[in-house]
Amino acid sequence: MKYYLKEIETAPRHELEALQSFRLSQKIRDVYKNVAPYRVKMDEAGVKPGDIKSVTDLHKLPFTTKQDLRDNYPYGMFAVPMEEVVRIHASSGTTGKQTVVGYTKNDIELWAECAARSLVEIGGSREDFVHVSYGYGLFTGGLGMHYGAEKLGAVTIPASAGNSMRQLEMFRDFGSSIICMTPSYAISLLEFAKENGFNKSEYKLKAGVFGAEPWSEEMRREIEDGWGLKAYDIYGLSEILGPSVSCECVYQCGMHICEDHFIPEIIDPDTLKPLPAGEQGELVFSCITKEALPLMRYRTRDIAALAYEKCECGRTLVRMLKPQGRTDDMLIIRGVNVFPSQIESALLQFDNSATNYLIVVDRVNNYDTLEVQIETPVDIVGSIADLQVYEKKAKSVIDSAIGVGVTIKLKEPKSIERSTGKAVRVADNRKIKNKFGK
Ligand code: DLL
Repeated sequence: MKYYLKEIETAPRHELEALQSFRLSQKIRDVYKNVAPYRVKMDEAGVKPGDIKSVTDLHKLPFTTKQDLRDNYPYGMFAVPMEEVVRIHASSGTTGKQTVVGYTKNDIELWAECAARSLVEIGGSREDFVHVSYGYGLFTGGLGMHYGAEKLGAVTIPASAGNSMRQLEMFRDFGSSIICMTPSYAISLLEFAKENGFNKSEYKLKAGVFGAEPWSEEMRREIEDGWGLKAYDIYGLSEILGPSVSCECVYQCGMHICEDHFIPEIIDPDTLKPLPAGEQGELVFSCITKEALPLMRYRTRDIAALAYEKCECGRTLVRMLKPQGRTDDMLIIRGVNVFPSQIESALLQFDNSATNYLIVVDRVNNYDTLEVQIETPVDIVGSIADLQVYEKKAKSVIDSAIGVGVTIKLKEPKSIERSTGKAVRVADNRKIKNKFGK
């Protein structure tokens, strides 16, 4: 098994925790001294840097949220003077101002190292041709994987997203072996490839790192079979780093978190109390090495669970299981909690080609309605009887997966918008908040 940093990646837990404790106690001094809004929060909570001596003290610290970044827009949460900042990224949410994040030279270096580590985890090496089709720009996907691939010494292809024909040509002519893009883009590119006579044997594709949005195991199978490669999940968020906060290894059983840089916790989003290992809840990260934006106990809103058992790859770094969704995209339909990922999973189990769908939620006469729009499979377009059977079956698998009755609307083939970045899967027209206030 190949590792990027074997000593860290396979360290016994007590050694890793000792390193985390040391780094945390140092970093919290920095943060208290240099980040005024966080100092105020710590003072209000009655916690001093000296109270944080080890990872077991983490729970004493106040949380940070996206709202803190918005309130201190653009640079108010930075822990270093702007002269030390060499890069800015930003992510635009659906509401409010962009979330602005910054990196020092050392931060860029540590990010590149985490991304290189991810590429090694999925079996990559300097022999590879890493084709980056995440968007380049303020989004962290493109430049994040780009620096990682270069750090590894691989041939880096900064393709960015868009222009399907050119992407395919480059895959083939440049000998791309590892591709990096959102899973929804991998699916829409695959659809295009199949229509244009894609022949696997002309390509050297062996693996892909797909992330930036939730995707199901069914979608993984679709991508693996269609492209003829191994599809790995990679996770990250701009506020913490960008891609490579965690990444799967070749065993595909959860994403190893770069715990030497980011300490994860799982909390109950209602009570805000830490949950025992293995339970599902909201993922929280504390940055213990970053310089420009070392957020402490940052609430990601992502719902996941942590698995501490040793992985077959030999890494001891904790694995986060596939995020099930976000506290802010959980839908409450007639009182029942529904995650879009449950609908995707049920739908694709029934029809693995139904990868383009849209969930439309509305409220009619105080009654929540849930409609799933699916593109009609081309082979049944002309047959009313087949369409009826299809619709009925889709409804029954989704109804029983989520426990709420849905309406199925079959749309023309190719009528649902394709994405080159993160796909938009839900249109909630009710404009009401869920129980997490989102
Ligand atoms: O999406 C960073 C990234 C780029 C990750 C490329 C992986 C690959 P943001 O735009 O700030 O950053 O969005 C972060 O995306 O809180 C999750 O809700 C979601 N997300 C990211 N990766 C995954 C994943 C990038 N593998 C938000 N599975 C996060 C599920 C993911 N959700």
